[in-house]
Amino acid sequence: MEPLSSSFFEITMLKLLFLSTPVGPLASGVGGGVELTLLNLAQEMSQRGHKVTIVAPQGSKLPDLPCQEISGTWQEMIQNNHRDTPIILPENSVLGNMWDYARKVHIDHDLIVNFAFDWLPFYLTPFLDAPIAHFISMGSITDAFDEIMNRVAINYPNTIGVYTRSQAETFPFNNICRILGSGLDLSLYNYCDTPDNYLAWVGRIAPEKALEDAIEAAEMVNIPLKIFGKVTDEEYWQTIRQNYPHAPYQYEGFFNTIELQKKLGKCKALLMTPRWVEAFGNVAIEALACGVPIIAYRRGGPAEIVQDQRTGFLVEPDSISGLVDAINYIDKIDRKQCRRQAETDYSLKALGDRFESWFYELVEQE
Ligand code: HBI
Repeated sequence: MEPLSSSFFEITMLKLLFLSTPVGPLASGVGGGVELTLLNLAQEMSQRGHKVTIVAPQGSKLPDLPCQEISGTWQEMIQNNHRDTPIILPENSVLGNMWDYARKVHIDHDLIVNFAFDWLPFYLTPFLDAPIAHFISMGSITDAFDEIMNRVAINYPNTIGVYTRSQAETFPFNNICRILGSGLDLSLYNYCDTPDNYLAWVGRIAPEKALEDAIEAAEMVNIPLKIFGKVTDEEYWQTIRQNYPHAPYQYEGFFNTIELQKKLGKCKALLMTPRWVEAFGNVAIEALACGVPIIAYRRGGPAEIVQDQRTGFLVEPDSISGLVDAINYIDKIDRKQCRRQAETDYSLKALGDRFESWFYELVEQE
């Protein structure tokens, strides 16, 4: 194919097929940050005149976007796996069914965009005629999965996208993936200048997110902690409740963007305490958009997002006393700087520009 001119880029409408994460329905919270990334991107691409169809598990709730809902058994969360766990697919797999659908319709699309952090879509890459962009939303978990991603990275250059450099560095193919960051529809988030006396913690409630560290820090400074997010590991949550009977925390629940930003904006700081290399941390930029500074361990995505001492504090990983010191200094942060950083670095337009040029390159590459 002849190289396409930039004017061609401006006028070419792409037909995009987005395949969602198979761990649960979209907008349920089970899929964590990647749900938000997919929806934001779908909205932005449609706004730019591209035609986006989303393929997602049955029960997904999407405002104004065409969605093909697919039945079947949800995929197990891969973060519960060990390095040597083999590839697992359940009977009547929703992931398998989603790719069955993709196989039937892929000829009518310019590009398939995979958001599942699972082996099957990588394995199927050579079997389909449409180009596939794989956006991966986590750091390395298992050897068997790394192996197939590595093969795709080598045989299909430029087809693997990640959020951050730290995430990429967990993979053997780290120097050949596309770093795409994240972004938000900032118009949905209101800046709040005057917080109440609360701290916030937002995320899926599961061991790799180490909520207990935030609870311990809140207990030590005696400032109530509001916890937002879906409980995806019930046993872990019950253990926390038993271990911290007197800590000043309140479980608020899982909220949509509009509701979350109302409550999050009123908090003094967001605590981010992941034990693992967090690939990005969409909740960090949601907090910034509301003017809420972040206190995070200096590892993974949050360490690339937070401007230390300007829009929050980066503390020694796994150090509760580090969190406590930072909480005691939080009033030194100018909340306006936080909102400003969101506007400069994490707008939906900036995100759309990065993904759109990646998509065009992949379509042209064919
Ligand atoms: N596990 N098997 C599997 N597949 C996914 O797509 C997946 C996951 N666990 C978590 C996850 N996606 C998302 O929560 C990411 O945002 C981290």
